Amino acid sequence: MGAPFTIILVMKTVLPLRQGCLPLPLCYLVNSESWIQGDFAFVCPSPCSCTKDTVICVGYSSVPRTIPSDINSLSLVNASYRELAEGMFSHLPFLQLLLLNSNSFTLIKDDAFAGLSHLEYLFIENNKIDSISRYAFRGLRDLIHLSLANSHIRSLPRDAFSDLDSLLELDLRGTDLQCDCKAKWLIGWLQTTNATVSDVICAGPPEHQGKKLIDLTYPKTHSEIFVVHQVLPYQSLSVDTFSFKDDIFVAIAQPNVGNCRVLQWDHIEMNFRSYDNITGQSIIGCKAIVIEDQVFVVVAQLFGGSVIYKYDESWTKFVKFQDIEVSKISKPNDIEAFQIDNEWFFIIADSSKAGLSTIYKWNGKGFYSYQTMHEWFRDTDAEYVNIDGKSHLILTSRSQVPDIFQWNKNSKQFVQQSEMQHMEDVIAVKSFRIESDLFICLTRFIGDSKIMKWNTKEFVEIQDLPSRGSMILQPFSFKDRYYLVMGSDYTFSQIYSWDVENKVFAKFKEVYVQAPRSFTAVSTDRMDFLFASSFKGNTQIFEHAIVDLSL
Ligand SMILES: [Ca+2]
Repeated sequence: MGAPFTIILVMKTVLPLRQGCLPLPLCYLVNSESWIQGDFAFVCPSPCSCTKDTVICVGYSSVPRTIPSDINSLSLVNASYRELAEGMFSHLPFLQLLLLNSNSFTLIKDDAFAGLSHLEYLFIENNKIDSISRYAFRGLRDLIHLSLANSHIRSLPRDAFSDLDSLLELDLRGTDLQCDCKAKWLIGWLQTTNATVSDVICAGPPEHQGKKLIDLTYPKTHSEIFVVHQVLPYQSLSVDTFSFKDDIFVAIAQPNVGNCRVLQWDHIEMNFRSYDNITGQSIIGCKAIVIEDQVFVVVAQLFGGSVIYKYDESWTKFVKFQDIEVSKISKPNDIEAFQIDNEWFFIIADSSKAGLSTIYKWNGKGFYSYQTMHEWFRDTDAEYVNIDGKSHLILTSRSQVPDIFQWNKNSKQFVQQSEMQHMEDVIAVKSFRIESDLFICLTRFIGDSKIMKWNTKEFVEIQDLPSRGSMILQPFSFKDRYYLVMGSDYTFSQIYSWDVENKVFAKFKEVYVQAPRSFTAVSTDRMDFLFASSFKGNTQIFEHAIVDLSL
């Protein structure tokens, strides 16, 4: 914040005093006190001085009512009244500058500046303000500069400045601000506002006296919770989410009844409602792939091969699009879709000893078998990862250690690159990023699951988490919060949250899901959900919410 500029400077630069507004007869001064404007005359109140655009009053007992409504600058100094009441200046809708310095105001009420939609400069300096109502500054969307300097303000109501979309400068010097927990919102606002704000110095409580507000840290006053938002009365194995034409959908694999159930988020009811149902046999995965304006769902089945459905806009449902060639696949366990150089692929991981995990490629008309992966593995999961700008696939296996493949740009094939030693019997692999760091987590059923970090050469273990009958360890994030959820067939599922300071995952919450098989994060309408599929019970949708305990 630079040195405070004077009012005169403001008025010269922003509101040039048009003292040369004459020629006659448009406006001219009469006896220094009266003006004629066009055919309208007014008397400048006696403690005031007036020009065509500007009125300055010293010691006046109220807001003058007889002045022209089109003035753009009003100054009231040494006024004797105590409160700024609702709509007090609404008869002066063209005001661009309002100066209320050196008065005895103690209270600014809600909507005190109602109707001043063009106001750009507001000075309320050298007062003794005890109380500002929550909506005192409501409607001041054009306000650029607000000064409350030396007005001995002890507290500011939560979100006091939330309407001030155009604010560039805020002067809060010389307040008596109490930096108790009620001022905490102001720290958050100071950290995010685009306005330049003077240093806010705490006048109390004693432990904070003289400190800058923005330097204070408060005990945590918010809590993140996961609460059940919706229960889907059926079992499921996987949940995939996709968006199409501004709508959010999920595709849920239900092996026991052989359905791929498609739900759509209902913006009005605020829940997920049934949209379509793709029927099959022993469906283990439904993976949506959106290519330009076409939506496909790859449906992997234990029996009867695997098929692709496509959304048909005229039928408003999914219709069968093609069978896929599955002669090398015996027991699909996972589907993963990815893009390399703008080309679309998906891989089906095969968990039988004799089967081969197979990559399929979109050729503009259909998906065709493109590459088969390593032999004699029982692949449990596939994960596409971009490592240092290069495409990789990680395959995990019941019988062998995880295998990392790298895309060769010349042969346009994945080539085996490395194995992750001492990591036998991994059920699932997922990758995630926290800021610029790349991690993977490897799920084991019993024993230790692992979190590993890419160190520019290889993945190195940074943390192990105890698995108690775990089929899934899933990373997810909501806004800037990072979580991991570890499913368990024998106890509660454990949600971990990323500890930013110590850079590890810490136990956070437990949720109960019977035989959890997948967790999928879905965000819509500013709400965050975690789908928990259950092989033996209901599919649950948890809502992630942040509760502010300081309210
Ligand atoms: Ca996968």
